[in-house]
Amino acid sequence: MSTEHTDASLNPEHFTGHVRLSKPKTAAAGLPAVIYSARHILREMDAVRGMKALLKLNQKNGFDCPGCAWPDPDDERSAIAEYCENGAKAVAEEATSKKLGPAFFAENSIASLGQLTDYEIGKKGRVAQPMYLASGATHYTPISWENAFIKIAAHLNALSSPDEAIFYTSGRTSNEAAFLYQLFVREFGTNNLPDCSNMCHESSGVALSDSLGIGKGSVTLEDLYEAEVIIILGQNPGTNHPRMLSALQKAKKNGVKIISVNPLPETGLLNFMNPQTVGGMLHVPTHLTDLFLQVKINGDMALLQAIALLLLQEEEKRPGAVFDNQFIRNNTSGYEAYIQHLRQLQLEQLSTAAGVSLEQIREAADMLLHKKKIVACWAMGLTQHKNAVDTIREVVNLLLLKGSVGKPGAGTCPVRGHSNVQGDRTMGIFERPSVKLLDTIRNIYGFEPPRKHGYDVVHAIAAMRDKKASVFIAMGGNFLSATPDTEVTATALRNCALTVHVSTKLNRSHLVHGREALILPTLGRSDKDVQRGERQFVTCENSMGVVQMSKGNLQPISDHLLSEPAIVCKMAMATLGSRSKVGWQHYMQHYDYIREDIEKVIPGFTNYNNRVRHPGGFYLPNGARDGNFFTNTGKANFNVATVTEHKLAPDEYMMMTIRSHDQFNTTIYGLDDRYRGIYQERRVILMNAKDISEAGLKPNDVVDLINQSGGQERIVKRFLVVEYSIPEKCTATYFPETNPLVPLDSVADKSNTPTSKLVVIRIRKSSEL
Ligand SMILES: Nc1nc2c(c(=O)[nH]1)N[C@H]1C(S)=C(S)[C@@H](COP(=O)(O)OP(=O)(O)OC[C@H]3O[C@@H](n4cnc5c(=O)[nH]c(N)nc54)[C@H](O)[C@@H]3O)O[C@H]1N2
Ligand SMILES: Nc1nc2c(c(=O)[nH]1)N[C@H]1C(S)=C(S)[C@@H](COP(=O)(O)OP(=O)(O)OC[C@H]3O[C@@H](n4cnc5c(=O)[nH]c(N)nc54)[C@H](O)[C@@H]3O)O[C@H]1N2
Ligand SMILES: [Mo]
Repeated sequence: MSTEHTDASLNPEHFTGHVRLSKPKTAAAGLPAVIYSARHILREMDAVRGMKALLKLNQKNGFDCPGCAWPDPDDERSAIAEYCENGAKAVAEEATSKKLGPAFFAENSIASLGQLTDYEIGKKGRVAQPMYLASGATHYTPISWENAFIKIAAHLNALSSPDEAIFYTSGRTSNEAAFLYQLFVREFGTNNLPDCSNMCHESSGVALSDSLGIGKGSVTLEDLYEAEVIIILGQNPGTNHPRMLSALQKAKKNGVKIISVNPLPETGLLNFMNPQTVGGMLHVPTHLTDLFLQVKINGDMALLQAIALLLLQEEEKRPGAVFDNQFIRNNTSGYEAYIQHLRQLQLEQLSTAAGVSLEQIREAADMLLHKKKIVACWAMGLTQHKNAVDTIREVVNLLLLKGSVGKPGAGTCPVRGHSNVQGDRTMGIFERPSVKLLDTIRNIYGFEPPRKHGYDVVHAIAAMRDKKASVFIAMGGNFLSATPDTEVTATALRNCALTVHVSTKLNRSHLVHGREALILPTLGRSDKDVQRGERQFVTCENSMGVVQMSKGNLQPISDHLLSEPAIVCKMAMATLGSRSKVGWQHYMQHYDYIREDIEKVIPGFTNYNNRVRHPGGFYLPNGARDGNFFTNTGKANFNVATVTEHKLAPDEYMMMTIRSHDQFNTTIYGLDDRYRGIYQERRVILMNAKDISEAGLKPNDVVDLINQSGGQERIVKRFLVVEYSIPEKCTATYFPETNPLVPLDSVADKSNTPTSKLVVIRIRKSSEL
């Protein structure tokens, strides 16, 4: 069966052919980053509004950057600019003064909007009032908030089971909104709470819970500064977590050695010019990476096992010189089995599987040999693979051998994506809630929450496709474009009776809709949120478990926007009416009331309202950080896993889908990937020179990309071949353009995360030019 693009509006093939290529940059940031920030801000708003926003970004009395989840320094923050180029772009995107009112939606049909690229859609502006799409209509029309909630309630209450509704969350949602949302959904009667984390760090959560007893990282910023070695795997911080580069620079000054593991020589990982220092502005780069290991896609487990085996060989020569045997004895379980497994491995085979020379692997092992303070950082390059959970557990194995968990200067650092994705999970946004959480909700609120586990993202798509669910509600995000197998997801959403999006900006998920659809426009991070005459703040948890307040300071672009907490309360009141046991009206009056109850339900939030008002917030408890491992064995668990062999036919390639420098997930800020030297075109495929010539292609050829799995053919058309430094048989494209190629059933074992970093493709010359 073939799914040739039935509907170009899902993935418009806007191929400009005007690509401009230059050599990849040798260092990240510096003055250009500051100039690009200013340009993005000024394109969206006047300078006064722009400065007002930037002056409060990531300040202790300001708002949390709507970009990534990298933590803010606990101590001194730079007076004007605790942000980065991409944080400034995120603010520009949200705080734009362009707005979309009823006239815009009257002029533009859904079909015509569908022909625009994601970049063009995003540039239109903020949605300024609630909009409704009637059954069979071609245009969205205005609707009052009251009527919008009545429609949602009518649909939800007409379902034959609450499990026929799906409630998605993206990771910008505040703690307060997330807590209320899960409470509403559970009182309504389902655990169908998929979230973007299912596609993101779910594998880290599963791996770390099994290995160390907590699904979050263990380090603080101080640990990075104190570490002796930092290993960074599958992460591109120069683009996705630029402020991490400042932290690495500081660590570097303290003498840390950095090992980077990536199929691409990512600019920011290699060198950094800090725009907040004089040296950086004068283009004096700090050399960050000491050893760059250019692994094959998914070569990480083999690499890690090879390093561990080399360390074992040294340990056996001089017992006690390499491993932390006391830590292993007292704090871990499964060591013997792990060592036995290592002993059976062959270094040459591992080196081939990793795609890294034995010589380089030895260099890495040497760097670790006598070190006991090691931090491992990783992101999507590890999590979005079939064997992601085992690969991450392999990272932990290495740390455990060295006693590098639960002490200063050492530990795990899964670098989170969305600014509050970690907090949303802490608040109970999870399709597989713990019994403890459900019991507490019952005890505090007096209703019986559902016990049956709900759908995650992949299961939610399948349920809608199979017509087992028919109402889809999204608290933020862009479900259609962020999820795999775009054609299947489109069918799934179109099967619904109602799709509802609580959104700041217009996106493709508003255009691929259920029989009826609603867009509910909400306040963003930078917006002033006033309830009953009093300015409110919300709270977020960053990648290192610090909970902080976030208080917007900009005048909202329209009087018709509601805050996310208010939207949830009103949706709950309309839907549940007098059968609810929750004081929704009360929560809406002042967010302190929400936090008072979060404190009762969620562990670690004692004295929440007071502590969060303390500048810089507070740290949540973290067992692994303190050396307490709440696992099934009560100890940190070693894990035994076998390296996957990837067999490819001669014309098959592994494709990873990555972010360019000019996007935040499905929001496309611009068309340039400056650090990689690719300008004005996103439909590109990065290939090794040898692969290009062996395939009978040339750079700049236009090709179609094909995935055939499960007896289905998936095609995306018109991508430009770009020669790049990437291992043989490995290719890279940008997400979301190639999401139609990611099979829905290709998921990570145990975490069910789509394998967006390894899609097997064929490449053929495009016939339609
Ligand atoms: N500006 C900006 N900031 C962002 C985002 C954004 O889109 N834009 N997104 C946010 C979100 S939600 C997230 S989750 C993070 C994502 O942050 P990242 O994980 O850094 O994002 P990706 O572009 O997916 O990059 C994955 C990196 O892994 C490498 N990689 C791919 N496959 C493999 C592999 O098999 N092994 C190894 N070792 N490396 C591999 C790629 O070459 C790339 O460098 O960033 C967050 N911050
Ligand atoms: N192929 C491939 N697919 C991937 C990935 C990949 O690497 N490769 N990465 C995956 C990852 S890591 C993630 S996290 C997901 C992201 O999946 P999502 O979180 O669903 O997608 P985003 O693009 O971050 O969502 C952007 C939309 O959120 C809305 N929004 C922005 N701010 C706010 C706000 O404050 N409140 C509300 N209510 N709405 C807001 C805007 O309307 C905007 O259009 O994508 C995943 N998909
Ligand atoms: Mo993410």
